[in-house]
Amino acid sequence: MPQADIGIIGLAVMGENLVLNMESRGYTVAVYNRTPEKVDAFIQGRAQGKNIVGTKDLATLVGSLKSPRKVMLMVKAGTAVDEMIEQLTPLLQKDDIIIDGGNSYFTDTMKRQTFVESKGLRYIGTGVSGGEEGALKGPSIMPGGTPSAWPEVKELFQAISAKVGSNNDIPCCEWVGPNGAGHYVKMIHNAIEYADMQLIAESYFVMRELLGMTPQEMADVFAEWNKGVLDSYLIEITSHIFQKTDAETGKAMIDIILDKAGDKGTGKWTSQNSLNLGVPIPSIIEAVQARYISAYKSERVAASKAITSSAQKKSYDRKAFLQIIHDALYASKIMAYCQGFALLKVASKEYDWNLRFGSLALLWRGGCIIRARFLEEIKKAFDEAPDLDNLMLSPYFKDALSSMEANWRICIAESVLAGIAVPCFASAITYFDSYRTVDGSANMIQAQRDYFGAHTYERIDKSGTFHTEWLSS
Ligand code: NBP
Repeated sequence: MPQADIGIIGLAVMGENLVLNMESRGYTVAVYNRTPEKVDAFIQGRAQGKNIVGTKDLATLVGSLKSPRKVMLMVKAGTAVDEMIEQLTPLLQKDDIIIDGGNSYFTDTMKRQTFVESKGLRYIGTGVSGGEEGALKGPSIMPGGTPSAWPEVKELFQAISAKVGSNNDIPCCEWVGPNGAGHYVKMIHNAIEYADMQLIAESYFVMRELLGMTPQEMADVFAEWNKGVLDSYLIEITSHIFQKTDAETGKAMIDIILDKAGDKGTGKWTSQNSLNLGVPIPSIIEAVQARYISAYKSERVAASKAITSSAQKKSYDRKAFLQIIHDALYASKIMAYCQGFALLKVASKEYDWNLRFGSLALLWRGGCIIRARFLEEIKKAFDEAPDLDNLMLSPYFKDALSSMEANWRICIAESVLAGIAVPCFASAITYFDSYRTVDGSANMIQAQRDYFGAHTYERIDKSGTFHTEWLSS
């Protein structure tokens, strides 16, 4: 049997495509899948004639690998990963490496690394982004774990990752940090993706409801926007989505799809983690909540009949209002990144990861779902000020926000007046306004807390904690 460079476990869409990607870069890959028929189907199908070795049991898979052995799991996140680790550890030898390439929760990765290392092995938990096409052609890869494992996989991972730069030679794959750092960064990527998608959905909603635009007209707008500062994968696919026609009805596909959004949990994980760490990420949380409220379809339909609203739609100059929506989208998108990076900053300290924020932005320039032109600017912002508290303070984003601000406000105000729900837009501008407010309203919260619970407060004129007997005269 040939000595394979790596073993992959899990031949669903991601696993198969990653295997083909690795093989296409000159690596020999051994594969295993719990259901053995899938190994046969793969070997006789897409893997035929390639340097791919099918195996039907884990001992054979492990036996076919070069030392130190590298086994990568591409199985469903959760207990499947634990089961595979349990079965693999007795078969591996000192310094061999188990890699989890699924969407595992970062604290699970931390626990698994501790367990795997207790067996004398090494562990990598890596984010892999880009869906099935990315896995095949070049994903963004965000590895973290046992530091000494990185040099062992670096060449392979960087070879299969997406490339960017004028010579297309900068890999979208770099070591992120120890233990759960890779999976954490992938989780934040997904959370920003939630906000980005919701903001695009709200832009579409405003175009449809306020401007009465057709899918084809909106396709043209998004295609045009993709040539400017909004240039990104999600804007590009949005333009394509508007052009697709339903084969059965001949109608635009977007008009056929029910407005109930699903989710796989990474937005929820990020929201929960932000609450645990006390970091405000309102636009990301709103994007998750917007999916939840979308699922209340029958209640929404009933409420639309039961509740009459005084909201009124006006007529707008379409060209001018499209610029207004554009600016609202761009400014709100910046807020989503400000929040994502603010959370990364606190998490890096909390978990002792020493994350390099600019380098993370570069990982997302290609291959992944949030790939976008303006990630370069995020890199530059952190290069100029590595300890930047919030991205909105960097000169580039400060200028961008100030030029968009007026239109951003108009878009949200007009949508609210017209009764069009734009939760992510609204939370983004509220974050912007809250973050730059000197004297806010929390003094009232503190007064109330002290009134009913003697929770104490701080004063503006001297240090210390104070309590007032509110009912005494
Ligand atoms: P799925 O997440 O659908 O998982 C299917 C694979 O897991 C199959 O190979 C299946 O084997 C295996 N599996 C299951 Br289910 N339970 C198992 C168990 N107890 N023991 C061993 N194997 C088990 O596959 P996917 O969509 O290719 O995703 C793989 C990973 O990559 C996931 O963690 C996912 O979240 C992540 N990811 C997916 C995408 C995407 O776009 N799909 C993008 C980025 C990351 P079987 O054939 O025997 O059932």
